[in-house]
Amino acid sequence: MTKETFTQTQLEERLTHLLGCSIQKASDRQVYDALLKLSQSMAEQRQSQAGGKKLYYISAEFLIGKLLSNNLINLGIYDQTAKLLEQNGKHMGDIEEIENEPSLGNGGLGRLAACFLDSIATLNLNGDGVGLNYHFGLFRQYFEKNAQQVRPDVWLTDDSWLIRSDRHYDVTMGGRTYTSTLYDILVTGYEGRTNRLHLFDLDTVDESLVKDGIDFDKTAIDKNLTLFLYPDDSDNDGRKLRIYQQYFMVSNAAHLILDEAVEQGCKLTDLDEYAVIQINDTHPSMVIPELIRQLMERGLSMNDAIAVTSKCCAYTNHTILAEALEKWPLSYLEEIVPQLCPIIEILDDRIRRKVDDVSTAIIDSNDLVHMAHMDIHYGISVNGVAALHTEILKNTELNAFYKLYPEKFNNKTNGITFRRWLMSCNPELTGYLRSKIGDGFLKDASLLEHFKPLLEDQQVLKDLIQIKQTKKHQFAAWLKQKQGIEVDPESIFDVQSKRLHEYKRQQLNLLWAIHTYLRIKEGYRPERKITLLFGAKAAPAYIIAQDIIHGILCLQEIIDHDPEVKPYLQVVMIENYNVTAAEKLIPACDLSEQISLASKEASGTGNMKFMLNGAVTLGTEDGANVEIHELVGDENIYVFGQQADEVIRAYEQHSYVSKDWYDKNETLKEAVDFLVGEQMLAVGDEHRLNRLYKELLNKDWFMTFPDFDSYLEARAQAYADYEDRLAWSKKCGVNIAMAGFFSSDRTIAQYNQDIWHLN
Ligand code: 26V
Repeated sequence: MTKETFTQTQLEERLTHLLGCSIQKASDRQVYDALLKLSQSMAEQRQSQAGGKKLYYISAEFLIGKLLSNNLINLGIYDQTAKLLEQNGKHMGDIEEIENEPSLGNGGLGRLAACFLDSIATLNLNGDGVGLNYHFGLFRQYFEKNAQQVRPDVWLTDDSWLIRSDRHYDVTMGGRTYTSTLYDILVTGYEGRTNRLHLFDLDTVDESLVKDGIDFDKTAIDKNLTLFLYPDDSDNDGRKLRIYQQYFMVSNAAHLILDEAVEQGCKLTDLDEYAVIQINDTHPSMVIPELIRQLMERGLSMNDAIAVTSKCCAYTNHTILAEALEKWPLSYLEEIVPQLCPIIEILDDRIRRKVDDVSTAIIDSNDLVHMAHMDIHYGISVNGVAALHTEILKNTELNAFYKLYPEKFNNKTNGITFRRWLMSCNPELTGYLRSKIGDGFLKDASLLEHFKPLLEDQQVLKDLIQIKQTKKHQFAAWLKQKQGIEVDPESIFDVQSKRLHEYKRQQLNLLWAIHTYLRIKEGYRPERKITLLFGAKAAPAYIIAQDIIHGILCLQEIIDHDPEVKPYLQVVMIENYNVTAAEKLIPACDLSEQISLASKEASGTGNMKFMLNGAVTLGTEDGANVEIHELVGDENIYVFGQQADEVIRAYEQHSYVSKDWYDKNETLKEAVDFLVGEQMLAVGDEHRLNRLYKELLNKDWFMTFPDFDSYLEARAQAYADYEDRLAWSKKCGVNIAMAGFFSSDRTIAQYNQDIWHLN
């Protein structure tokens, strides 16, 4: 593995050569293309030929985001390139704009997979990602009539990072055989090796199948298989398409794994010495029966195939929400992948003979196949993604399995790559930290703690305020240009950005905003203007989530037209929140809203990105918030709401009645009633607003009402504390200094040490 480094002149020569003209004369697009080619050729040289055991991280999602800047950073030529461009009248920001963002994921799970690939390569580990090449990423969101509208997200262009390979496999499903094509994206490590993200596709996929919005014929598998990430599964055709996608992904993965192992000289009964498979949530779970099937095709007995597969596979659980734990009807599998059914039945039968507790069966009495159950019985490891989440899995959700296999359960608290979420999105803060504590933390994030003692110096606190102001101004300019909305960088930026889901409780934040609006109308004047920023996409079939967006947009309009309130409160829903928007928004945030119902957010990773960029968390004791709290201490976080065990008990006892809370809390009642009051109805849709109102009043499944008062109190305290600017800056500094634990390099080192055992 040779690592190229350039002098400034050599870099200019290489670029000019690729361009065929001077940098000055080239267009931004030409410069982008040349930089893409340059980084690909540099990355190729960093591929390692060394063999040994290899990790396959199989995931239906890889939310990689734009790659250019990240790759330039990892290849060590970002600063040099930016300087060279400036000297030639070009700006890195403009070049970055050219690239389409590959949004091949929904949210945390997909972004985690992308961070992990970065860290695997950075730690010089032999590990590739395996997934699907969706032609359209997660839908593009825009707002019309105060409602979310969607259109396809076109990201594929001739100058994308995909490299078409000559690897093809035959995959039989639904009675037909399809031939796959493999595309690769090179994954650069920071001063590390280059690995690959393998994305499988079908040549026959036809983008013109998409007609109205994002609707398409879900039955034409040869044309639609990899059209969309996560096709709407609210109907049977949608659910079957998901099975087609999943099987296509894992069948190709199994072929690839076995071919590569055999190339290395592997005897198939020793496959576990050559390959380890991390199953990212249950979407890739069919890899277990498929690997067994392919091993038998290659001559192994069923016993041997099951034995060796069980030594290769490890499963990560990312949610305790029952509706998100996949269970496929056996009849669907019989229709689409009949070749797997006898194997799944044998796997189930073996467990039934061994284990009395039928709740752990793979095929239940309704003939539903529980994908997670298969993973747990036939894998080496089961991990949760934050300490609290893993405890809940062990003690509650997966307790029956924990009793059977305590040794398989382990925690791997999630992490984020600092290359993207600090160095790339916040060069100002990165530069400052380097000037104060040196470069060591870039390779070993735990060294960030060296920043903590410096927070005794008032100048450092002032500098941090200055950096935050810079990022707020940059964000304000970006938002103005993208969405035409002006925000005041002198106001507090209070941010909740993440997928829209009731358990994440954007509706609780909306109730706070209504409450605050009403107080301002009564004459209360906040000390400083508050800018409440939301970023969230709602699954098109998730009706209540759409209604919550509608509620937020209606309030935004009401406040925008109210000169009495506007100087004190502004609500902004950012359109099409994606990785690119997150990179602008997160460094600009003052207060980070992490307000899921305790026990429901497995980990969260946005919380870590905000913390690293010097925002203070306002959160429940949920997911990784618990660990943030432990690290920064009571002084540097605002915690409110019920505890996870109380919530779990309330669910078990069916004791929560939302109406009771509404009846006894005037302040809450007033905010909830506002949803269907005159003002909202004047700008909104009666049907949608009524539905949201009734949902809260009669159900409120994620218990916003009991946490309402403590939320108001904690938020008021945070705003009051913000006014002591230096004391607040110290809180921000402590958050930055203690964020090292959340580097995905740490997470990956732990996966490797406890599960993968790569060299
Ligand atoms: C999916 C679905 C789909 C059907 C409707 C309800 C529902 C609810 C939740 C989910 C999430 C599926 C798994 C997932 O994305 N989990 C996220 O994984 C992140 C990375 O580990 C973690 O930080 C987030 O807390 C967790 O929600």
